[in-house]
Amino acid sequence: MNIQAIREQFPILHQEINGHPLVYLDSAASSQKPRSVIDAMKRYYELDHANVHRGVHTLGSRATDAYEGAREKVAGLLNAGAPEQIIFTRGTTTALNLVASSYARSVCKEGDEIVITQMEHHSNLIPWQQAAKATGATLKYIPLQQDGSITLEDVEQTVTANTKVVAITYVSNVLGVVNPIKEIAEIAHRNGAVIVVDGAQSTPHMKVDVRELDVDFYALSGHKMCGPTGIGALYGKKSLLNAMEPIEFGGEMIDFVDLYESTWKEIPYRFEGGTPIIAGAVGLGAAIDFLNEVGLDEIDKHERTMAAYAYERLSALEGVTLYGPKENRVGLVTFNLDDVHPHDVATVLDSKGIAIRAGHHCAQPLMRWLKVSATARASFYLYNTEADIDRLADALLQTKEFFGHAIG
Ligand code: 7TS
Repeated sequence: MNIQAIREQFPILHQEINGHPLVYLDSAASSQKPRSVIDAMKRYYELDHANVHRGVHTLGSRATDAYEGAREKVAGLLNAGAPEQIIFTRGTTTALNLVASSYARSVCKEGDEIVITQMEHHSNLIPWQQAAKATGATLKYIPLQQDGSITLEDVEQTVTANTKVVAITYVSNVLGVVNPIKEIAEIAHRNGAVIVVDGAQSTPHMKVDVRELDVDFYALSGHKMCGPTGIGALYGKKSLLNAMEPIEFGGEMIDFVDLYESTWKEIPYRFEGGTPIIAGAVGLGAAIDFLNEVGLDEIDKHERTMAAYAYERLSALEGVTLYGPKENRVGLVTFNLDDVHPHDVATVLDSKGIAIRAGHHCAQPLMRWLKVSATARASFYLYNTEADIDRLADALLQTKEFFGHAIG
């Protein structure tokens, strides 16, 4: 992987922030976009835009081809089997809400269980809380080990014959840990439950094969994987999607509408009411082409190298606490600096041109488990280098000295 050549393709990276060359270490919140994605969306609007699935005119069919072509690309990326198993959504949040609101509410009843973990992003936690409340099902948590990981023994203990849904993230946006999804899917299925996977942090960084993993539902966000904001997808097994009711009603999703009753189109269209996110899908398709060209295995390898290097550099700094397991992690490090609030850390780093995230990372229950109110987080992607991590480590040392002197 030629990182310099990759960096050249990301216009945003080549600027100074507060008088310093930008070091972007916040890709877990949202990744930057290569020129090919920006150009694909521009080209679409300049040459091909019209509404989809309706016009008989040429632009209408070009736009429809572009939109459906993007669906095929997502299906290919995930090895989904058939494009109709991909529903375009606004992102991971919307995709998970669709499963929780449609599937879970129709299958769960009092006495049933929905199993999640305490490392979930709010997007894979609150929809299940709500589904449990609405159906009378019990929400159960797979316990976390001291380093934040989970064990298959604990999954076996938590999932029972009453479990209807196991919803879990593939990769934690705070701990960086990669969960053993294939094995968890096997346990869920053995107990008659479905598995719903939050793929927001895995899809950008590693090869994902939903059929090999044998997951029932899988959610992703385009903006974290070099694509635009406002587009994501839900993969589902055909039999499950076919049996699910839509949760949004209106144009495009209907078959026949009468005064008091209506029927729905086949999948995926019944879940895509209204004018869809056409330009977003085009951008996501271009992002998938870009990632495939670089190679997801290469990206995965690069990020694991970055994460290991960052872990090593930061753990050598006195007063830095790192969270999450040392091994089996993707490209992010979550940390705190003794006696300095993470927001102050992020502010000082920003003054040096380094963008990181500070806060609860939409994972308040996990923050409570870590016994902190917030953390700092540096996250890496295919355009980051060891030099970026050196800049981070040097800036952290200066931050520590600055606050040390300020406090002293
Ligand atoms: N699940 C995980 C694991 C995530 O990291 C995020 C976003 C989401 C779901 C929600 O994705 P969305 O595209 O629907 O918003 N995570 C982050 C983050 O870590 N910092 O900002 C957003």
